[in-house]
Amino acid sequence: MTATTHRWRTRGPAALAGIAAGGLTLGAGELVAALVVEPAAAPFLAVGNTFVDLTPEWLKSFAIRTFGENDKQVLLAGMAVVLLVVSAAGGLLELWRRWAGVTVLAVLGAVAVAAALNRPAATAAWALPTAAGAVAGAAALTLLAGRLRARAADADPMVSGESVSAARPPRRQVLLLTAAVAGLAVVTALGGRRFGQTLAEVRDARAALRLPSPADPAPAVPAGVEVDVEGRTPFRTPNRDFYRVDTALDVPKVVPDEWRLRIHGLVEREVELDFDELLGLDLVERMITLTCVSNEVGGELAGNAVWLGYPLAGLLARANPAGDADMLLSTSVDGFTASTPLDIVTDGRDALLAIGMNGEPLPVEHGFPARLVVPGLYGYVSATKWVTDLELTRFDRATAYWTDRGWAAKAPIKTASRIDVPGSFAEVPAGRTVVAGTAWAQHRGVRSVEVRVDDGDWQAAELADEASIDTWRQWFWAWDAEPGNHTLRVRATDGSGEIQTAEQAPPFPDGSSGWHSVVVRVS
Ligand SMILES: Nc1nc2c(c(=O)[nH]1)N[C@H]1C(S)=C(S)[C@@H](COP(=O)(O)O)O[C@H]1N2
Ligand SMILES: [Mo]
Repeated sequence: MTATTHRWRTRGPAALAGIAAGGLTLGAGELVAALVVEPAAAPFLAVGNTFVDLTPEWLKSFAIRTFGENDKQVLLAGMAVVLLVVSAAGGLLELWRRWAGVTVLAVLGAVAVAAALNRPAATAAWALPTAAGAVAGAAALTLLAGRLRARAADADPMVSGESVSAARPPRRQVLLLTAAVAGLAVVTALGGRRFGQTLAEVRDARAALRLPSPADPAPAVPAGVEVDVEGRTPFRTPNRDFYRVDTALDVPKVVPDEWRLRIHGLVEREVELDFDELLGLDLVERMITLTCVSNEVGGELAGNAVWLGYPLAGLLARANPAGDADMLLSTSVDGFTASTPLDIVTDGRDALLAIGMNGEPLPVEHGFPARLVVPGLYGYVSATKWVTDLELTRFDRATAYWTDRGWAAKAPIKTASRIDVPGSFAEVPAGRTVVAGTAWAQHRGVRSVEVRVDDGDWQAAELADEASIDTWRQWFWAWDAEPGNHTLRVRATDGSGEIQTAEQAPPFPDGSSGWHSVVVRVS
């Protein structure tokens, strides 16, 4: 056997030992988090969530553009790969010199502890899972690497010879021990997952929930809200197709039995509400179109659903907000916050504390068991999912999750219109062809939509029926298409008579603007 292969006969196992020890750190961390703190305090998620919070704007936009709604999976997979490589390196370092690998593990642990302690919901106890995990991991690493060092000492000049005289355990024995550590890592991780509030339990609670019928049902939707064109966007978005945007790497798991809403701050009296009380109130049902501020011109981060909930204004009235309060600061169980202008919540629009979406309890990903929905405002300043806390405060005193990151404090939805058919770079035969799409200007309504071919005149499109000023509106335009390449452009006018601006703006800091266009080839 050459010296090189001999060396790798020790280094391979050392890398594996590092990975097993790293895994044990995470697994034990999961278990301790689930048993004595909270699942979100586990090292892997704490680091991931902190990473999301610290992600600079350009990287976040890049991730959403590139990976879409899979951005979270990509981040978790990326973290796993980095941890795998660093743990393997830790194993090699520990083989090279006692404590070197343990130091790597300690540094990683310190980072994870800092991340956990900085979570919005954290208490001092959140340091515990990582600390316990790191102790277990370090013990495993010391044990495994110690054995390997003893084996390698006389074969590899790179390894310091402190234990040359120690008994040389067979390689197989070390590999078996490594496998045992890896097994323990898996068992503790799975155990942690089992003891925590599992997604399965939340799904069961959701399935068991019977929503009351609304005291005030949604007005009937006119028959003509949807254009009769192949490829149109469905007027009502099914829950499974509804866009999802949030900062939560691991969907928050809240069962109705444990849900409480606290209303406090600049109020005459604090109010607390549990889920049974909420179910007993006179609920209303309204169709409202939500839009994300990150939606690009022509993008798909908008959806229209029927929401069942209780009017926020009525709820806040119970607490009797002070006259100087101008912000409703809502907080989610996972620490996300949104700042909503109080005058908008109380101006008579259907701002809701919602528990139902399209006739079902809220899907877990969309805020089960309760969230806010406010017509006319982008989601990041209004639509807090898994909401548990409403504080009456002031814009000169408080800020929220995205406003801390430079996004606008007040963010009404900008008038937008989108060409859904034909698609970008579609080929259509010459002659009559139908152009169709969607437009929205929530709480102002869409008064008209116009389409332009190349640099021609703006042509009035036909509008589908309007369900309400809080929903999007479909439109179509019959085009006599002439051969060649053409650019189709669309713009809408809102209910106040204001034409959608041509000025192009990116989503940051208060929503994209500009006219959507598609290029089509007519043959
Ligand atoms: N708890 C929580 N609520 C949240 C968010 C979040 O990150 N966390 N994101 C907001 C944003 S930016 C949007 S656009 C809407 C999206 O709601 P949806 O995922 O149900 O479509 O949720 C809002 N509510
Ligand atoms: Mo958003």
